[in-house]
Amino acid sequence: MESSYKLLLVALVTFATVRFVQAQDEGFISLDCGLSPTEQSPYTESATGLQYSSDSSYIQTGKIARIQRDLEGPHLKPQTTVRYFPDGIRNCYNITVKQGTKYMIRVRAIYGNYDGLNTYPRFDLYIGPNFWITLDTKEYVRKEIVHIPRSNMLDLCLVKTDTFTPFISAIEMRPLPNNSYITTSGSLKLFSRYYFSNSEDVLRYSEDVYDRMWNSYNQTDWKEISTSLTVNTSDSFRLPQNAIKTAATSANASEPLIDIEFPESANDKVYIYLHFSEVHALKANETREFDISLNGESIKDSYKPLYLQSETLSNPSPVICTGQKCIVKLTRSGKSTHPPLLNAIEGFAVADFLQSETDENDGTNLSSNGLAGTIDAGIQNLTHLEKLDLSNNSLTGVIPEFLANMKSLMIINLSKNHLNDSIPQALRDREKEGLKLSVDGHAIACLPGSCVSKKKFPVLIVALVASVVVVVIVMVLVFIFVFRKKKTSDHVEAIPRSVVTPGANFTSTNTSETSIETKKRRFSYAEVMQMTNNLERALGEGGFGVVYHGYLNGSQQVAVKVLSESSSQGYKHFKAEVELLLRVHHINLVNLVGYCDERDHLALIYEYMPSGDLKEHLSGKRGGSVLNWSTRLRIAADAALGLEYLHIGCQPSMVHRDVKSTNILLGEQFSAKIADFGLSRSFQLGDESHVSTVVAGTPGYLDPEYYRTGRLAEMSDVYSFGIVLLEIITNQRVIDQSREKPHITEWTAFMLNRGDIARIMDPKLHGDYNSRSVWRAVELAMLCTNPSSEKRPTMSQVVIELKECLSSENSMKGKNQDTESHGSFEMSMSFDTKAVPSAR
Ligand SMILES: *[C@@H]1O[C@H](CO)[C@@H](O)[C@H](O)[C@H]1NC(C)=O
Ligand SMILES: *[C@@H]1O[C@H](CO)[C@@H](O)[C@H](O)[C@H]1NC(C)=O
Ligand SMILES: *[C@@H]1O[C@H](CO)[C@@H](O)[C@H](O)[C@H]1NC(C)=O
Ligand SMILES: *[C@@H]1O[C@H](CO)[C@@H](O)[C@H](O)[C@H]1NC(C)=O
Ligand SMILES: *[C@@H]1O[C@H](CO)[C@@H](O)[C@H](O)[C@H]1NC(C)=O
Ligand SMILES: *[C@@H]1O[C@H](CO)[C@@H](O)[C@H](O)[C@H]1NC(C)=O
Ligand SMILES: *[C@@H]1O[C@H](CO)[C@@H](O)[C@H](O)[C@H]1NC(C)=O
Ligand SMILES: *[C@@H]1O[C@H](CO)[C@@H](O)[C@H](O)[C@H]1NC(C)=O
Ligand SMILES: *[C@@H]1O[C@H](CO)[C@@H](O)[C@H](O)[C@H]1NC(C)=O
Ligand SMILES: *[C@@H]1O[C@H](CO)[C@@H](O)[C@H](O)[C@H]1NC(C)=O
Ligand SMILES: *[C@H]1O[C@H](CO)[C@@H](O)[C@H](O)[C@H]1NC(C)=O
Repeated sequence: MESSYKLLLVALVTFATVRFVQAQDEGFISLDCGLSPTEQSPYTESATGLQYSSDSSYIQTGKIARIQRDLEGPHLKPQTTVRYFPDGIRNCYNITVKQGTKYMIRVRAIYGNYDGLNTYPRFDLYIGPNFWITLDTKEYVRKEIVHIPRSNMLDLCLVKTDTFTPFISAIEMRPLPNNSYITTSGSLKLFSRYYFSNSEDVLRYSEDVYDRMWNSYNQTDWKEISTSLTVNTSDSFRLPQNAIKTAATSANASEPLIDIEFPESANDKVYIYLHFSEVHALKANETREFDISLNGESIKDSYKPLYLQSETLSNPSPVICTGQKCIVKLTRSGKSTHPPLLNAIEGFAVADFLQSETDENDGTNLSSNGLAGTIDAGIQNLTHLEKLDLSNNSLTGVIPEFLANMKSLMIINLSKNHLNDSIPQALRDREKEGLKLSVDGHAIACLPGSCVSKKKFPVLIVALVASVVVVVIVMVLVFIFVFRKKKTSDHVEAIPRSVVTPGANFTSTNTSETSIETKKRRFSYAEVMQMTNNLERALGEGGFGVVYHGYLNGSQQVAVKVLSESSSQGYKHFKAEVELLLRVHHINLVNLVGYCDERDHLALIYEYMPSGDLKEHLSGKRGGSVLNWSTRLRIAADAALGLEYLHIGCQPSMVHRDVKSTNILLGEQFSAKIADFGLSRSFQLGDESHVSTVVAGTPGYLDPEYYRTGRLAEMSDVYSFGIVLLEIITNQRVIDQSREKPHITEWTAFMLNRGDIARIMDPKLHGDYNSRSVWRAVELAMLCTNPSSEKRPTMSQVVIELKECLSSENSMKGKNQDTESHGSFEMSMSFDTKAVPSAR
């Protein structure tokens, strides 16, 4: 009976120390994910002597955290911090590589209960549009692939597939020579790498010049043989000496066979690399000769390992392992005096990357092909298409909506065509899920007008066209500011007012964007001090810092937010975010005019809003006349327009996260602008205390669904906006423990179910409103604050509804208002007091 030695190679990981060496190999990319860029980056990792740096300049998204201290035990840097991605489906690192060079790409994920949830997340990794692997994390996961990038940029993407939050600890990229690890197709995913020895060392750089990580393996029924002499390893695989100097052989020299079994999933195409070197000096009458096969297919017959010379054998074409096993057999040949030996082994599965970059003829790359006419509907039959490059043709017509239904499609390039660049809403939605869409001019932040589908949002087009005009108006005003000598901002508010006034006429000029772009926006701290006269007059304290009054160029009034020191953690991120925010212009958003980013001093310079915030006006704290009902509706419509713009007019879109009445600022004619947008993203980095402030939002305004899902999306802003709308209508406090129903939504529903609208209205209005428009507004507010986000309207729908309210209110002006009041307009819905969130 044939007996055999089986080595069941399981994923075995040990944490052994490796020798310290100083040299840094050329072309290595070593990223310590989640390392704050301001803190010791780069640093020299002690085990390898390699330089690791923060990942912050390779990715703009994600947040950083540290693994639990007591779990740090065996994990040294770069494995003690993580970057995690609570927002978005797909988050990508953008890494500059050498095109055409073969790389070993290794990622590590060490959970370390960084989020306190004690649950190992599961998510997918992609290389560009191509699926690499599902990362089913445990305490320690390491994944590796040998891949040749086809361009100078490599996108490494973490993709959310479930409710788990993707995270990553380290990314390592090591160039390999072209003639190592050859595959006839695709890239190679590592599943096993062992050297056979009694030692317990993990071998790494610099013992391994390519920084492969080798674990040792031994088993009782084989014995280790070794040499103390140096093995010639100067072939392309360059095995570490300590991996090749020892070998496994049968403990019983009469045994004919070594069997090695890899557990591997069925239908994987597999390459096995076997590394050999004879370590014994055989006498003239001695031989060691054996046949090598993989799952019955011969790799080499009558093989004799070379003495002190390493040699690597592998199956020339991939083998599919049936029965979930790959079995390597080394069978002693008849004339051999010695049993087979094996020094080291590696196993890879082929990752077939189907995108066009590996196959230029698969019809997806139709770039520069002289195509004319409209985009052919036949494309939608290519259901597995992942990348569609139709750039640099003469295509005309509209961007077809069917592209959004092609679920595999991750990259679309339609730039340099004559297409109508209005983008269907369905495609915009896909963009939020990670689709990369390039259309001329579209990739620029907040291009008004590019985001609209006519069919779905007829009113929206008007709104966005209006904002184009408005941007122009703002630019004209900036000029006026620049050339004015006297400080005043009174007139600023008057012109844009027309945006939400129905029937207003707009005028525009041909002023180009470049003039505003070239304006100086970055200021030194000294300039900030001069601007604010040494922080003389504080206007108030907002999120992340104190706001001071100042003058820009001695004339333009500005509000300068000096960020508290703890905010400066995410320095690089801050800068990137601010650069983005500087490009956001909308008449209903408080304009960011500049910033200061000296390391210890971060400041944001905003347009000054002379009339304070909505809350002050409602509460009467500011004095003056009571805001009348139609003014309140206008303010609501303005604020809604600003939010709508953040949600769908900006690229990438933004969620405000802290919509509340104190964040709605008013101008002289009560035009409203949203303040503090875009910041919550920057400031979640690094500083835990801010994470909690931001996540907590403002009590009473925060979407209750957030507690269940942990996700803040556009619909969370809609909820908060609904609360503001209720404040505008009722002038009640959002949370008032002295009321029978403390939370404003509960209170409103409670009062409404008694059927009396007059009792919920702000008494300061003295009944001076049209009850039809009031009902519509109340109904809208209740829809916005629906506990279930799917039932809430989008901001675009909110805008439309508020404008209709406003025009109905205005058209009723002058008529007898009282004929309508008190219930002649039937309320069509009932409000469930139990469904609304309880007060916090
Ligand atoms: C990736 O980074 C390079 C340089 O850092 C930049 O030029 C390029 O635009 C980036 N690509 C993407 C898709 O962000
Ligand atoms: C590997 O191949 C690429 C492209 O074919 C080439 O640019 C590069 O020089 C080669 N590298 C080596 C080490 O041969
Ligand atoms: C290998 O085998 C030897 C002897 O049986 C044992 O002492 C040693 O711990 C083993 N090493 C590993 C890594 O299992
Ligand atoms: C080492 O091996 C390479 C082939 O892999 C060979 O070209 C070279 O001559 C060898 N060096 C020595 C010192 O034997
Ligand atoms: C060694 O293997 C041979 C052949 O399988 C067997 O007859 C013999 O008993 C084995 N010796 C020992 C010590 O196990
Ligand atoms: C090889 O030859 C030596 C003498 O040179 C002898 O002692 C030994 O037994 C031989 N080995 C074999 C396997 O025949
Ligand atoms: C666009 O196509 C034309 C010819 O059709 C070619 O000359 C030009 O280089 C292409 N441009 C780009 C950026 O590919
Ligand atoms: C898509 O494929 C179906 C059959 O596979 C074919 O009948 C149809 O004409 C194709 N559509 C287009 C637009 O080519
Ligand atoms: C889209 O195609 C154009 C022209 O071929 C090219 O310049 C641009 O870089 C491409 N954009 C992306 C994101 O691939
Ligand atoms: C682009 O398409 C939109 C919607 O179909 C249409 O309203 C607009 O007139 C088109 N623009 C041009 C320049 O054809
Ligand atoms: C596809 O695009 C690449 C650049 O991305 C270009 O080099 C290649 O020639 C294009 N192929 C065809 C068939 O036009």
